[in-house]
Amino acid sequence: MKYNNIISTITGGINIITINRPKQLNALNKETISELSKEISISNSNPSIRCIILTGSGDKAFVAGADIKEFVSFTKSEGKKLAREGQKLLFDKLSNLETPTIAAINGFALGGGLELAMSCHLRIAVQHAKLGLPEVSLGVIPGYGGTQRLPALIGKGNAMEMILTGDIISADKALELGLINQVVAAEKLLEATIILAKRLMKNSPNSIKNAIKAINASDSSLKGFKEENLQFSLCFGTTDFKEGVAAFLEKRKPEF
Ligand code: DAK
Repeated sequence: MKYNNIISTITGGINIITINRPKQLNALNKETISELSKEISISNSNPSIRCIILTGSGDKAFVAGADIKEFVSFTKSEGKKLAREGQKLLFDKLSNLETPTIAAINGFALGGGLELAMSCHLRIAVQHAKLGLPEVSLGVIPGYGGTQRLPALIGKGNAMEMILTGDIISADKALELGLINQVVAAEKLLEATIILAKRLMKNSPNSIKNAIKAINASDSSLKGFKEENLQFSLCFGTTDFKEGVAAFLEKRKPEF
């Protein structure tokens, strides 16, 4: 299938999907979310594909977040609807996918970008990767499952610190916290990700699918995701939201 924002390369039973908007640091706009959703569904229904790798083009960013320029004018109800749709189309779909998924984090994984990586089953990052959920600095909160998936991975205290400070952390710190599974040298990222993929692919696809379901059953309740969606939507249209987004667009620090 031909896409505008992603590239799919299938090799040895692995679909390597590259988000390809390097000038915008691979920020997720609506079209990219929709293309990723389509390609992931196609892969999942193809039994010869035994693993999906998600990565970003270039060496600067995996994904620098949801496309801020696109959501700047959203109202509360649009924000709520779009977050709910995005969750269903991409983030929840990935997290509950039967085919195992690995995020190969080649640079910045911020906001929606880190939420995308956390929706994958495993994560490998390059040494220079930077990870964070800086949404509160924009006057919003993580809206694609970050408030639920981050505490599940690194514990509530660490997640509180990362989300409330909006701090961006190094790959080594992310490894220490359990946010990622491996750190590798930049030139080894693809090779190391394929080695990890092959370690999964030698096992029973049926058991992998059942294990993913069982592990995910312990995830935070649906109530948490619903509350995130509500609190996220309440940020839209506020003075803080307008200031946060304006500051980003004007390349200055926000004043709350
Ligand atoms: N969205 C749109 N454009 C982005 C972007 C983003 N998230 N991140 C970077 N870019 C663009 C920049 O605007 C710039 O474009 P031009 O000015 O050249 O046109 C280009 O990419 C290069 O970026 P910089 O010039 O800023 O590059 P630097 O090396 O100076 O800085 C950086 C790199 C990653 C530190 C910086 O770009 C940055 O701080 N980016 C934003 C990071 C961030 O705050 N990400 C979190 C976004 S909040 C929603 C659902 C979920 C969400 C929102 C809505 N709905 C359903 C409504 C989630 C929100 C987020 O993800």
